[in-house]
Amino acid sequence: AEDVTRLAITGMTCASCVGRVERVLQALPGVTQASVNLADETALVRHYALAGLPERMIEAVRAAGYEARIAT
Ligand code: 9UX
Repeated sequence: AEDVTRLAITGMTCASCVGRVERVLQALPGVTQASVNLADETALVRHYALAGLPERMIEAVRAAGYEARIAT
């Protein structure tokens, strides 16, 4: 099944940050689409319902140099 996870991400200040975050999210197995909204500081990620995938998203964003958490 397909899920949508919304992440709150801080530390992005330019359009290159947006592209970098979208790229690392889309590189994760199970992610089908990732779209960052710089003004909102959020990412909307469409993905398969794999165990642990949202936590891997957070780790990938942090490894790229930004802070992330699951948005409510
Ligand atoms: Mo732009 Mo973002 O010069 O880490 S890529 S601020």
